[in-house]
Amino acid sequence: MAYLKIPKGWEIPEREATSEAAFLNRRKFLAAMGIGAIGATAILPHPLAAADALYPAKRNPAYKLDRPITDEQFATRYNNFYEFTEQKEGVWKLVDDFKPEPWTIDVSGLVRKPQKLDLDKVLRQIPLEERLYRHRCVEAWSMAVPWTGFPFKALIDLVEPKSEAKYVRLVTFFRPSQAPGQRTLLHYPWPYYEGLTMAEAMNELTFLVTGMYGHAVPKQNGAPIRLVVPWKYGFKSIKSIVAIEFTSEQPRTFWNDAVPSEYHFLANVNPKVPHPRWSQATERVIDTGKIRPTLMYNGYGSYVASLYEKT
Ligand SMILES: Nc1nc2c(c(=O)[nH]1)N[C@H]1C(S)=C(S)[C@@H](COP(=O)(O)O)O[C@H]1N2
Ligand SMILES: [Mo]
Repeated sequence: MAYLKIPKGWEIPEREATSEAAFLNRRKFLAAMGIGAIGATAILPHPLAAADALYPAKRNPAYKLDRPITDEQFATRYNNFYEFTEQKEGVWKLVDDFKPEPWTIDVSGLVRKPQKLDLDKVLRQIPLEERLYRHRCVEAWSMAVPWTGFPFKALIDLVEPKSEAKYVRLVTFFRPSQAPGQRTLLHYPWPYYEGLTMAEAMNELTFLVTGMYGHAVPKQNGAPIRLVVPWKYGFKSIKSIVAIEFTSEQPRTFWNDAVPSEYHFLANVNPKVPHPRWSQATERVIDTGKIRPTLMYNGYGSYVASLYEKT
């Protein structure tokens, strides 16, 4: 009987095994790194090279942790980013087609200077700093992350909100061709949207993040720019922001529209108020598996409790 050689997966030339877009993108990346055949691909200055010069940024010692920093391998491979998949362990494997550069943020609504901000220019204008923050997901897991970014207030000051602005609404990209969850999870009201009161947005803790662990934020964690609001459940910390709108009315939010009985606008971390389906009294630390008591306002009450005191 004739011996027929069936090529195994690993014998297929890379060009056939990878999608064309991914292949070309990899070549561009290798070229930018100075790797790969000279002359085969034009060597273009890669925007990421400039971005990498921003990291690591100087740590702001004011923001201290009561626990160890989470192992980077866990923080970058256990994600909630439904635009890609609902499987937390799978997000990082599905982000290859997502192109976070160039990037603009459309700032509109009740501001004196509405504008389309070019992220590269913003990063040359506003200095970056590193902060250690706790992060508590509504699903009762937590981590502690060295984020790099700048206060949301610094961006708000650029656009000069009018006095009628009472809330800010933030929106994630809508790119089904780059994000498989936006093609398959059709029951969600894409694109993702979130909101804060102006007082919350202006609070010193409210941070726009472009980096983590001393380098640019990876795609699975919300490249190229995401919000971090550490006293609220993680779903308020919207990723990959393309638009910011200043409004007089409280904006709707993605999770409140998806499951109104379970996720609310305020979403402050509170160990005494259980989720309808589980307790919020404790949390599982993602890298060690340790169970810790959850802190009121995630331990940030001295910064934010006054925002919620009834007068
Ligand atoms: N656009 C968008 N932003 C998002 C999410 C999402 O699915 N899409 N998930 C949220 C949730 S539930 C959490 S806990 C954090 C997770 O951030 P991390 O993956 O960097 O830990 O992102 C938040 N921001
Ligand atoms: Mo979350």
